[in-house]
Amino acid sequence: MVSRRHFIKGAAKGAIGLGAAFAATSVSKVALAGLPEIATVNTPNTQLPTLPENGRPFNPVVTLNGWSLPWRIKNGWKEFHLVAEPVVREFAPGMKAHLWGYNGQSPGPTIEVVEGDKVRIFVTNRLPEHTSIHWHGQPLPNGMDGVGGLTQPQIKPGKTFVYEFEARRSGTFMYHPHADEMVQMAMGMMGFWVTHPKDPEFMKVDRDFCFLLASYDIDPGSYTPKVSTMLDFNLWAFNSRVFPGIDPLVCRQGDRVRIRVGNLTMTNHPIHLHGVDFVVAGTDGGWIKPEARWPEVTTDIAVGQMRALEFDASLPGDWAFHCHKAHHTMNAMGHDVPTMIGVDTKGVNDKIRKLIPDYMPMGEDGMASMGEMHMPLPKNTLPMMTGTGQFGPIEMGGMFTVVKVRENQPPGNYQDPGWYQHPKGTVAYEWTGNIDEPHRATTETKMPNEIELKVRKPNKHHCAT
Ligand SMILES: [Cu+2]
Repeated sequence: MVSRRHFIKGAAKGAIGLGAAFAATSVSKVALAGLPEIATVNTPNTQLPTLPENGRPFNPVVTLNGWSLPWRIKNGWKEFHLVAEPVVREFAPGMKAHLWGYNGQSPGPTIEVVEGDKVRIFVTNRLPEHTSIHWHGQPLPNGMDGVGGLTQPQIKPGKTFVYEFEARRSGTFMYHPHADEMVQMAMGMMGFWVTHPKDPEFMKVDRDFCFLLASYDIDPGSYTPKVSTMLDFNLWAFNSRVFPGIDPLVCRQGDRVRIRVGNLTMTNHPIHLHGVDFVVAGTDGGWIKPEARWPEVTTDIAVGQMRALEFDASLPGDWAFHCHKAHHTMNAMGHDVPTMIGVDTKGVNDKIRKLIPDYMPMGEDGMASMGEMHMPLPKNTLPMMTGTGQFGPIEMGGMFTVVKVRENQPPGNYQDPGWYQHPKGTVAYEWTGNIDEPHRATTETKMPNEIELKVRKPNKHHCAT
């Protein structure tokens, strides 16, 4: 029941919030009498990792703009309670969506267990239609695999099912429905799962981040994703947040850092990190032996795949971390915006605006000006290109955030340190001396009947500062 919900206290404003108080959840008398108490959060802020209070020790992960589900131990089983239900998720300040998720948010909470744990998960369905949960990547008894119709009957609305299996292999996993799958995943039903190694020293890192890639098609001004969209999504998200709503990944210089990413969109994402090279240390199939890893700065993550990236945060700074598909680092955009670079639109725009008051063509010098423009937006949507850094507009959206590496970041502290203070003389600067005309080839070979294209060159430059 709603009244039994345990609301997390201490959700802080801004980036990485204060830790959540879970203690009451796992020992409550009410909970011990029946099902594990339902933990839920009502904030999209990143919750600090908390060390396990019972069960075997592990080094917890940080779920980007998310949290980990508390559990209780009962007769040697680690028990969790997931509730599939409609939720409201803020994508970034200014835009909320009506999604389906688990325990108050989409994605659902991260489930963290230890290799060898006997895990029991109660799944209560508060959706208007049936569902199931598939535990992606887990070796488990076939009847616990969660494929509706194939390995179990679907969980009808109002019903609770129990999944029981041993977490046999350490690594990176996820969970999602295997019932009306296209609709339920388009509505945001997904969550992360980490099985920690038995030995907490095995592949130990200083910071272990995780998130899922998700995509949505939500028309500007509306709240519910279009569930029949197959490829042409307009919001590309890390854990159902878009830039500038995604928290930074804060690191201390010298830290060994792991970032686990799972892809539950309908296309691949080349995930790119500036400033360091990383290795792919694990997939959803397991850990990769050190001698089989290779360095990359961009790794492609296909649909349904998971990757654990690892690197040493050796260089301090604000390092961009994003999908390299340029249209995935934009928010809800009009896909039919015509390219106007080099086209003289003087006079035309005013005439069109008389017919269509909101008409807004792409700039004749590019689109950068859109990052600064405060054009009127419909209610509940986000600018395509947005965010402001210390040097001006960042002109991004979607799958973009910043890995902040700082020399003085205390160990285990995730507080946003602000923008990087660059040492003197280390920032790209304007040349103010003379610029000679470039020497161009003088021999001109004209093709017969060559058509000369007249191109109007931009005569002004938008200044980014
Ligand atoms: Cu992408």
